[in-house]
Amino acid sequence: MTLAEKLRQLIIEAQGRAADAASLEDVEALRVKYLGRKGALAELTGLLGQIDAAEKPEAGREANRAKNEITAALEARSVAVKASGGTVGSAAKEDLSLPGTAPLVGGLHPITQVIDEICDIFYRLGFQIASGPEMETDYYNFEALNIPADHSSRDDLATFYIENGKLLRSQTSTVQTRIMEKERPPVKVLAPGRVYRPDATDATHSFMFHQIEGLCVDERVTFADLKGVLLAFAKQFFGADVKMRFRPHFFPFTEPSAEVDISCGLCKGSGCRSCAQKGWLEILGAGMVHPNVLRACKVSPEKYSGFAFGFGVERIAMLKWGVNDIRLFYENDMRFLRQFSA
Ligand code: 2U9
Repeated sequence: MTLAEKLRQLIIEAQGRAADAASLEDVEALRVKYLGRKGALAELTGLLGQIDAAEKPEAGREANRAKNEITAALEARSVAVKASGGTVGSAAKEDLSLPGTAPLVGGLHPITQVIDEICDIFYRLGFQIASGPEMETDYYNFEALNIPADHSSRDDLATFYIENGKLLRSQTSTVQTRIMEKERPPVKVLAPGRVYRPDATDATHSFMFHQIEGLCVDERVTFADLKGVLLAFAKQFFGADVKMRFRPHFFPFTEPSAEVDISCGLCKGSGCRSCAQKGWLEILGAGMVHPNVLRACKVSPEKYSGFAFGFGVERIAMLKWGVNDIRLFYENDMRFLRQFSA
């Protein structure tokens, strides 16, 4: 490296250090380091006498330029430091006794919390967790689930139809059907996700809500297995002293079918306002998978049987926390959501 090049490098280094100087003391220390009698510039100019005559004019010019540029950089910095009250960006300016700014810590949405908690319980009971498309075909949403062509849920007023014969799924059973098509029994699968229904919005209805549906298919699966699994879930989710009852019901995809209630946690079954004096709260629907559904998934109803169940996540969340309006979950009002941050 020639002397001229060393001088050019010194200018760049000194300018960088000058820009970082936080106080007048720092600026002065740099002046001594670069421009002082025994400083870096003096050291390099001292070499002028030892280099080739041909290099001398350029090195001389760079030595002059170094003196001017480094002086200017230190001068500019000392002006900036004085303008900001003697120091810039140094710890001495900070008043550590002032209250700090609390960082905004996010949290999981209450619906996500309920989904996670329920998935966790069923995962430990041996269920795999699966998801699938929200835009579906008529086949997976209705036909494979034994829902007849004239069923009211296929009406324009009950399902969102979109172009190309597609629709927005109105239940997550579509996911289990897809899994059962691909995998052979034993199948134990839980499908959480969004579903869509063109319901008028009110305190208990929304055009979009979350469902969790479960399916278990194997040899010799019985209604007793269904009761055992659902009771194990309810005890973990709602508490060990919860009671459960099954009321006969009808679903096209299960036979026999039932609606399932748990004892009201507030009045312990004696009747109160929260359970409309019934002592019981409906939490889910369930049943034994209809043979037609098994056949649609190429599973032999002679060899295999299964149970299925489904619940609305918002309903469970409302029961868990005493929320009285489903719309609160979708409005992103921090006064509401903050109450669920762990
Ligand atoms: C397959 C076969 C059958 C899933 C089931 C229910 C009963 C049920 C509703 C409760 C409230 C949904 O959110 S809600 O509107 N669900 O009552 N769902 S049995 O049955 C299946 C699933 C997959 C292949």
